[in-house]
Amino acid sequence: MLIKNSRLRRKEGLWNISIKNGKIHKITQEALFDDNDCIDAAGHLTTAPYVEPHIHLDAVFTAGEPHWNESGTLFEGIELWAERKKQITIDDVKNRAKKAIRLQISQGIQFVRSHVDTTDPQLTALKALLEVKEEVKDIINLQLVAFPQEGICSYPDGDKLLEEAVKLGADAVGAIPHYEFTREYGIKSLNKAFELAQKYDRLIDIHCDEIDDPQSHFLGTVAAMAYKLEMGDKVSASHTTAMHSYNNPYAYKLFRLLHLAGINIISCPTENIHLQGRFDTFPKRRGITRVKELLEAGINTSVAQDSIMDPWYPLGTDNPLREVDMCIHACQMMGYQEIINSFDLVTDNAAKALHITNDYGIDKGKPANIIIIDADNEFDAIRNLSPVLYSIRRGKVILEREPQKVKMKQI
Ligand code: 17E
Ligand code: FE2
Repeated sequence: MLIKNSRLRRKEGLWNISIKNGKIHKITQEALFDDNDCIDAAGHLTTAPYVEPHIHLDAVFTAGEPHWNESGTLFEGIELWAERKKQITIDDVKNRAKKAIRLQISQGIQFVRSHVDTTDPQLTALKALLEVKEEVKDIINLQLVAFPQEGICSYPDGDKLLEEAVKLGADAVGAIPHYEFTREYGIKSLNKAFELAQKYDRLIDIHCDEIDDPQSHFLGTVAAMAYKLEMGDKVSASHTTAMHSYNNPYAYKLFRLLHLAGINIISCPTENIHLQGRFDTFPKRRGITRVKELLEAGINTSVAQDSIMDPWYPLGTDNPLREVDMCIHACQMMGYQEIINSFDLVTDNAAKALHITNDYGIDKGKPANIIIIDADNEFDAIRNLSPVLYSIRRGKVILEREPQKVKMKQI
């Protein structure tokens, strides 16, 4: 297969990419010919696929069941989900998750990390998503995080269920320290998560400090543990919204540790702008972590959708550029180069968080996983929320879209 006339990130001019045996064989400006299997990118931006580093596939499309989250708080979301999850079945989870995955494919996503609630004595959602993972593996890489939504120490047998989930095949271990009954439980829960990750050689992704409490300091503990165990590149902290409310000297000190530890931060802009600040009057905090400053401090940061129509968030189409858009507005990352670089938030930086960089990127020898976007460059793509025209997976087209045609009176 040949993709000709591609515009590549950080490169001038038009490029041709030849693909052999599902891998990128050559990237060149010389003319190449393949009459049978050739896509003309026609000068459109051609990149590695989008990465969705944080979504809850077990809860997608359950908004309104049993009723809508009217307060808009994380806490009402968790209560509603506790009700809804009593009714989940394997088929219920699989059908909804696959609907979300179809949406993700249509957006040009090929790599996904999903959290799966393990505070369920039957672990139904996890069993269902392990099946989905296997069924969709040719079109999407799905990582599963064993996520104890109602706590490791605060939920009955939370620790045992978490370990069981890891044994069943979860790729990463989670925790939710800010939601545990006490600070002490929070620390204990982090110890448990790290212990399991080490015992079973898994990644770590902690729902960390998703609260507006400036005293919620679990991120420092996560980073210190990762540093001590030298596993920073395998560790992510998601949400970290309390950081928005930390005082600057504390944040400054924390950044040094985050950098030393080399952990990843995953922000969920639309979700947390919606969920946070709900106990404020005015001024209302934005409740989004300090993405701009984290990036400036050299800390790997990415952005994610988190929810699609679930008890926490009523909207969501998993368009990665919408998350970028919301992030660069809320975090004031609107310098020209900052806008261009923000494309990394849903591509390279997210791939790093998922620990998949060896197989990710438009480079000779890597798997031919490629998207062609209806835009000339990153700036245009972000400004227009441009759709993906092609998604190519190991050299095979898995998505093809005709650009929209509009007839309009000329002026
Ligand atoms: N669970 C949680 O603790 N936080 C969230 N933002 C979602 C689920 C979506
Ligand atoms: Fe989340």
